Amino acid sequence: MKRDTAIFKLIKEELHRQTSGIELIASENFVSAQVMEAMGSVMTNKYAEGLPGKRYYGGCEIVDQSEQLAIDRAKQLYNAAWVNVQPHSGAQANAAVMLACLNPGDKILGFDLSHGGHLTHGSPVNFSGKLYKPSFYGVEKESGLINYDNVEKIALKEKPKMIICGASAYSRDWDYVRLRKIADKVKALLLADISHPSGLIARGILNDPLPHCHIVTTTTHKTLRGPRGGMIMMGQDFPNPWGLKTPKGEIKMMSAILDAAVFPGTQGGPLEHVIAAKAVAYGEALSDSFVKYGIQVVKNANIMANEFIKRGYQVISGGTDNHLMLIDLRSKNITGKEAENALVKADITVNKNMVPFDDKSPFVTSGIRVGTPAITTRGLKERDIPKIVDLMDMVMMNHTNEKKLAAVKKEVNKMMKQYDLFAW
Ligand code: DSN
Repeated sequence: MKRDTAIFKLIKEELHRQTSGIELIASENFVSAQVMEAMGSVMTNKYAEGLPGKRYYGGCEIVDQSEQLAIDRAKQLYNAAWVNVQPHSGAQANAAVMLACLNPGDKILGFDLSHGGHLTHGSPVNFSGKLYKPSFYGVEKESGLINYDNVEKIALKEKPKMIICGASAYSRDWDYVRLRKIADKVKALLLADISHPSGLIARGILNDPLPHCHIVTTTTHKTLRGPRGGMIMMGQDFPNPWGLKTPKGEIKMMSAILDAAVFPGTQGGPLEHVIAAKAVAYGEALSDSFVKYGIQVVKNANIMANEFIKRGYQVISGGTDNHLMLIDLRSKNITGKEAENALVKADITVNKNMVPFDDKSPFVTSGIRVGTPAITTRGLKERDIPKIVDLMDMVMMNHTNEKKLAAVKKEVNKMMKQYDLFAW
């Protein structure tokens, strides 16, 4: 068969883009060669609807073993009693959980998207806001922090059936103990979506939601550094609170209800090639070197936040506990969109982001979100961070000066030449 030169040319160009630039999108990372190898394997050819040992297709003996390995490693990594590794993404994982736990029209309470939350936590443009009745909590204007007394007040007023914690752009750790108390007070299920800090939580660098939240969802490709995908977990299984029974008359456990919500509830055949790659990534995340990696991610983010503050930037909440920070650019007279565009011209990738109480649209925004998982994978350390912030400052303060942008790009490319994409 003729080689598809059009696509492979583009893949080569993308490899060059990733290798020569500074990647600061907080939700991105660089997977290992063996994660990619598993993803690009013959496992993609296999249909395996169902679960290991209980499939609707023949010939699943081998993918059964690979999916079981993924399940076992994920359980060990997160100290989970139950996991489902089939969700194609974090959004799919959340859709399955909501299908399992809610009826259309039920109330949910999530973290406001414009304060750093996620679309699938009740946004009106997403299934979660269309099928269910959302209300939101946010951060305080002054501190940039979540006020849990305020969360409790809203929960008591709204009486949601589900409370969702977790974010895409919140730089502080979460108080899962307090949230569980609030959830218990209003008899809500508590869902933690840990997609962003997942890898840091897995290795004990941040608070662990699994002992406190009823259900936990995650993506596998952010700080966890696995293939693009999702997963659902529980620290402990429990009988479903609605008294639903099996055909034998026994109360169904939540694990069974969640499994059924993934397939056949919201998905068809699992992506067994991605599940094999998830197994590889879980194995890598169980290594000692991954703990060192996670610690370095947080160190780099901390130094970066301080370097921005030193240069007069407003970092929301004044710093970070995790892998990211949100920067309000209003005091610097540049929009998020302008900053993103200028930085991309200099081969520095970030995303524009709404900041709390933003007065601009999501297409313009007043801020940028910056994260350190990807540059840390490439081997950048404390000493490199002030230089990166200098380059970013130079770009943002001269964003219409094409000559300056070209000069920074040259420096960025020279700097990144020292770091292999697959070095680790
Ligand atoms: N789009 C992801 C992020 O960038 O955070 C969240 O789904």
